[in-house]
Order: sequence, then structure tokens, then C-alpha cells
Amino acid sequence: MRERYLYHVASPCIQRVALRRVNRLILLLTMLVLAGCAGDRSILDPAGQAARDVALVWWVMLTFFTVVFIGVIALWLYAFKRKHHEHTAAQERKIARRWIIGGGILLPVFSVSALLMFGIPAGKRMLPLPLSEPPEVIEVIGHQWWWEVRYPGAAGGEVVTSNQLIMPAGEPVDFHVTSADVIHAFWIPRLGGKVDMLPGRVNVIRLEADEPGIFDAQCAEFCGTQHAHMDLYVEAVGREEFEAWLADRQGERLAELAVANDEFSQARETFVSTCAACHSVAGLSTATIGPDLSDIGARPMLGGGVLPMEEGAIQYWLENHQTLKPSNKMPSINYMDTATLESLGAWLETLTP
Ligand code: HEC
Ligand SMILES: [Cu+2]
Repeated sequence: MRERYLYHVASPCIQRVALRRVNRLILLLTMLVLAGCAGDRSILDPAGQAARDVALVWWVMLTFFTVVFIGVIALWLYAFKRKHHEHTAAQERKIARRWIIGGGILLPVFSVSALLMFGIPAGKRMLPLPLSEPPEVIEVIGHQWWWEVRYPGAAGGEVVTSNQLIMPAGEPVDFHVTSADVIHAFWIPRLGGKVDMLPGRVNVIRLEADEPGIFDAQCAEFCGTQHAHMDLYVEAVGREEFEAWLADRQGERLAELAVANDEFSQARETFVSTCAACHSVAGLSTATIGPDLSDIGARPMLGGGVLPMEEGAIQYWLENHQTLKPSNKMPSINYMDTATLESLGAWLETLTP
């Protein structure tokens, strides 16, 4: 009785409706999956040779495994359909051996070798092999939850910035990456990679951007509660613009900038007494517990992407950073009055080299 009832419910009409729903769901899922194929963080939208190689490996893998998948499904269906044969025990062993050697040894050896043929050259391109002209070196150090970026080769002496990475376009750049605390990972999806940032060890990856442009990057190894708020702004610019950007950030010029406005002398004093133990501003302090703030006014965002930089944003960060980015490593400074925070914010905003 119950069975008959169920049969009745699942009438062709209802089946069609269910099928339409399934179709719609598949369409929706496909759209969601495809939405990941473009955009600022897509490996399928490469902007450099290393990334193109990685994308090629991806397409080769997709094609190869689609063929294998269809093959396995076809065999599976065939196994259902074919007529049953009586085999002797010896025959069965022989058939089983054929499958083990063919499907278990030959097929994997062939497919893994074929993949390595594409994978090894792609990996080699990102190795720091000797070049006739040594490439620009940029050091990137991961912190919970921000990025320290250093340019040891800058013409007038080392340049330091945070949460932004400006690189020359159209030439290889060696990134020397490490970590100050836990394991992070350095990954600019549209340029290639990625590579782990390990405390106590420097890993090197060579990347190149074909053209000037802005690329998104994000820490790619879970590193604690605020891992998701560890964005890195990456911009590739022409060689000349790059040199000018570095020259603007020479220690002396930044130190002049920090004391340029007399109206902010109070804010500077507050900075030296309460912030300088963790932050550096060239000419005033040299700490590296928190991000270097010497050029903070010229950055596109704050707190690893929790706030876009605009007028008043720094004050907003100072007042709300523990709600914007809970348990980040900067202690709450809510005990300070609004006027102090406002002038601190306004002064920091003038630090635009
Ligand atoms: C105990 C160390 C410490 C002290 C003291 C401290 N900070 Fe911070 N600050 C940090 C850390 C760590 C971060 C990074 C937080 C994050 O994004 O995860 C930070 C982030 C910031 C940022 C955002 C930087 C960026 O690149 O987006 C600003 C601005 C800032 N601090 C200003 C201040 C000011 C002004 C003071 C003094 C009133 C201060 N901080 C005191 C550790 C400190
Ligand atoms: Cu992380």
C-alpha cells in the first residue's frame, strides 16, 4: 500500500519538476564555479610567464583527468551491461593481473610522467637560477597579520614599507620570503607561485609581471584567526617609476616628511610615547613589531584590507581596530580621547612621500 502511494506521488509531472530543479541547481553551481575563473585572484587569468605555465599545467591536468574520468565511467557502465562469463580460477587470476599491471602500474606511471613533463618546466621558471644581470630582490616577511616588505637593493639604501608591494614590470624579480612568527604563504595568483613563508628560513621565488598593473595577493596558508584579513596590495610599475618610488622613500626624505608639519608636534609626541615601541616612522623610531608607518598616508588600504584608505580612515582604525580585526596584535587604545586620536590620524595621513 505504502509503496503504491509513493509510486503515485512520484508521477511523471513531479519528476519533471524535480528534474528542472536539479538542472537549475547544476546551472547555478556551474556559474559559481566559473565565477572563480576570472578576476584579480584567478590563476586562469595569468599576467606573467610563470603564471601562464601554471595555467597550462592546470588545463593539461583538467583535460587529462576528464579523459580518464570518462574512460572509467565507460568501463563501469560496460561492467554492468556485459554478459556474465564463467572463468576458471587461473583465468580469473590472469585477468586480475592484467588490470593490476595495466591500470595500477602502467597507467599511473604514464600519466604522472606526462604531468611532470609540463610541471617541471613550470616549477623551474620560478627558481632563482643565475641570470646574466642579477634581478631586483624584494624581501617579504609575513607577520600575524600583516606584511613587511623590504628593498635591500634600493640605490640610496634599504627601503621598507608594509602591506603593499610595488615591483618593476617587464623584468624578473626575486622574492625572498620568510616569516616572523608562524607559517604564512606568499602567493600572487596572477603572477605565479605560491611559496611557504617559514620562520627561520628564507625561500626564494622568481616572478615577472608582463605589464604594469595591479594584482591582488592574500596570505595563502592559514595563520590564525585574522588570516583572511591579510591582503597584500601588489602593483607592478615601469622601471623609472619604480626607481622614483624608491627614491621617495629614502630614510632622510621620510624623516623630513615626518616632522614637516609643526601643527602636529603634539601628535608626534604621543606617537613617540605610545606607539613607537611597536611601529617605526623614519626619523622617530625603528620598531618592527607592527607595520612601518613612514609612508602610511600613501597606502591604498589599512589593516591588511579591512579599510580602504581615505580621509579619516586612520582615526577610524585607531578607534575601532579591535572590532574591525578582532584579536589583532595591536592593543586597544580606546583610553585615548578623540582629539588625540584625531590628530594622530591626521598627522599619519600626511605621511605621503
Ligand atoms: C604593542 C604594539 C603596538 C602598539 C603599542 C601600537 N600598535 Fe599599531 N599596530 C600594531 C600591529 C601588530 C599592527 C598590525 C595589525 C594587523 O593588521 O593585524 C598595527 C597596525 C597599525 C596601523 C595600520 C597599519 C597598516 O599598515 O594598515 C596603524 C595606522 C597603527 N597601527 C597605528 C598605531 C598608533 C598611532 C599607535 C599609538 C597610539 C599604535 N599603532 C600602537 C602594533 C602596535
Ligand atoms: Cu595566513
